[in-house]
Amino acid sequence: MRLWSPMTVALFFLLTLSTFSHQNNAFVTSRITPNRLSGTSSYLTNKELWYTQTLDHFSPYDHRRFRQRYYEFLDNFRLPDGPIFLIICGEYPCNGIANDYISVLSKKFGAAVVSLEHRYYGKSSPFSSLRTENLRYLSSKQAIFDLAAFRQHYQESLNMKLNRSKAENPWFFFGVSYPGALSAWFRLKFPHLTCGSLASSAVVLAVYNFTEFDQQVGESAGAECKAALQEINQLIEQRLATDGKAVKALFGASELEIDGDFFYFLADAAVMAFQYGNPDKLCTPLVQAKKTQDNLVDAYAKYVREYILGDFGANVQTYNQKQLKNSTLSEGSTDRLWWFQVCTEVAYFQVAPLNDSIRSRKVDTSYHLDLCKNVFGEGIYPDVVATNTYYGGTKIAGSKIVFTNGSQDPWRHASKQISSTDMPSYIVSCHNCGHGSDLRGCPQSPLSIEGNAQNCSSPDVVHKVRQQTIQHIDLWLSQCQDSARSSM
Ligand SMILES: *[C@@H]1O[C@H](CO)[C@@H](O)[C@H](O)[C@H]1NC(C)=O
Ligand SMILES: *[C@@H]1O[C@H](CO)[C@@H](O)[C@H](O)[C@H]1NC(C)=O
Ligand SMILES: *[C@@H]1O[C@H](CO)[C@@H](O)[C@H](O)[C@H]1NC(C)=O
Ligand SMILES: *[C@@H]1O[C@H](CO)[C@@H](O)[C@H](O)[C@H]1NC(C)=O
Ligand SMILES: *[C@@H]1O[C@H](CO)[C@@H](O)[C@H](O)[C@H]1NC(C)=O
Ligand SMILES: CC(=O)N[C@H]1CO[C@H](CO)[C@@H](O)[C@@H]1O
Repeated sequence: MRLWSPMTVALFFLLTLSTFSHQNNAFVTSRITPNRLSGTSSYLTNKELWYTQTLDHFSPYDHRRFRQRYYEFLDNFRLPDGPIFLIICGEYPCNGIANDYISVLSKKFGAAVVSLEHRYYGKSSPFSSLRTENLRYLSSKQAIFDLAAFRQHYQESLNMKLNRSKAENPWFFFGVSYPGALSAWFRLKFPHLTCGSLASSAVVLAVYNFTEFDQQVGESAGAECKAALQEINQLIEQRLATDGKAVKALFGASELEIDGDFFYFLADAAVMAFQYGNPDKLCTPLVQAKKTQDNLVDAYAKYVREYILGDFGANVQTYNQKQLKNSTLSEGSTDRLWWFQVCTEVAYFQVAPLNDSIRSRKVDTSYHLDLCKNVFGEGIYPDVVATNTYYGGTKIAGSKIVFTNGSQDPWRHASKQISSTDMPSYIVSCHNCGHGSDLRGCPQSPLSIEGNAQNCSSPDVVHKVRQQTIQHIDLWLSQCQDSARSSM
């Protein structure tokens, strides 16, 4: 086993120039690496800082450490007592602090903003080879301890800079999607280290057969578009049986030799429209083609090639199991890493429902289990029962956590459903409200600077949820400050 070496740093530096630099750090719990960020205003900062992190938080004997990347943005910080907002990064290279709605919040609260890259992703990999045995320290549980250790270190460094000891700024944690779940889980496990958490589109429930996912795609699409998608899927299934090569080529996906990978790719291409707030890009041409009796498969292929593989910036390799098996650390490793978390902890297998599905029935439980086995070897299996026992799933016994969901987002069914006084939950409902709309506005990708909500089909709905969130943050930060004062 090799830990971080200067050589890998150099390798990564080269990669950075060509590939990492244009990646959005949007939240992707599906498999698509999101599209480009344009211009410098997309980030509050992308100046890299490093923290030396413990590799295994659960072993008293293992003292190995690795370098973990982080960022800080102090322009709005009200010294010395202002709050510190920690933005959790997730299953993607974390290339900076995105200029989304949190930037507005940091101005409002006079907050410092810090953000830690998730272990293994981007430049924070402990190993240069990602073979399965080296992935054993990749888990949400380790990630939460990373956050705790980093948070303590950052507070101590700040105190040192300010020439004071034992002072505590009020912290607040933020995350969207899987990092949204981490945000909720962090507050659950370390309530003394954050005054509260925002868990946006947080997938806190590990789900084995996630049939609601496909069902929500149908609901978000609406009857006409859904029927068109179902018809397209049937036509493609027929054509695949006779002329597989040609139909894969039509979608720019010739490299996907395993039919299941191809069907998963086709399904995900539709998902992206709803998850990221661009439903009309998909449905307008399909419904039109249906009306004019144009070739539906061609219309879908055009959308996939021009929008999904073009503007949106998805990559077919992401769906290729051959690629996923590659354990050399590279930009493409993101997909392998996330699949490892899927195949060990959280599943979220996006299987076709038995009735009325949009995606091919070939995308079933076996497809996912076979993938886990093929990519990682025997014995890799998602223990969702253990995960939900550890965190509580939707019955999480936390407090001071705000949950938010976007109405069109297929992921919302793995989020917390019922609001309570201690853990309020809001839904942002509009035609193009998707994954993380409360922080990202509409569409959710590409990034709208400062999470501008003017292009949401109902901006007021987003504003209202934001006002409610602000009230919770305000209250919980002040309660934290009160208790800090009374314990002095
Ligand atoms: C730090 O605080 C100590 C004790 O209050 C003081 O003596 C010292 O001058 C301070 N140092 C700086 C750099 O402000
Ligand atoms: C998931 O679906 C498969 C296939 O329909 C079924 O065999 C299995 O029992 C289901 N598992 C759970 C936990 O629902
Ligand atoms: C694995 O990925 C690395 C880095 O992208 C590449 O150089 C190598 O050729 C790949 N190996 C295989 C077997 O595809
Ligand atoms: C299957 O789906 C159709 C269309 O949504 C619905 O009308 C029917 O009741 C469903 N059947 C079952 C058994 O759920
Ligand atoms: C809103 O949409 C219009 C028209 O597509 C576009 O020009 C504008 O840049 C968008 N505004 C934001 C904040 O995304
Ligand atoms: C508070 C709230 O409306 N939460 C919603 C989050 O998403 C789930 C799943 O769709 C809904 O059932 C909840 O109503």
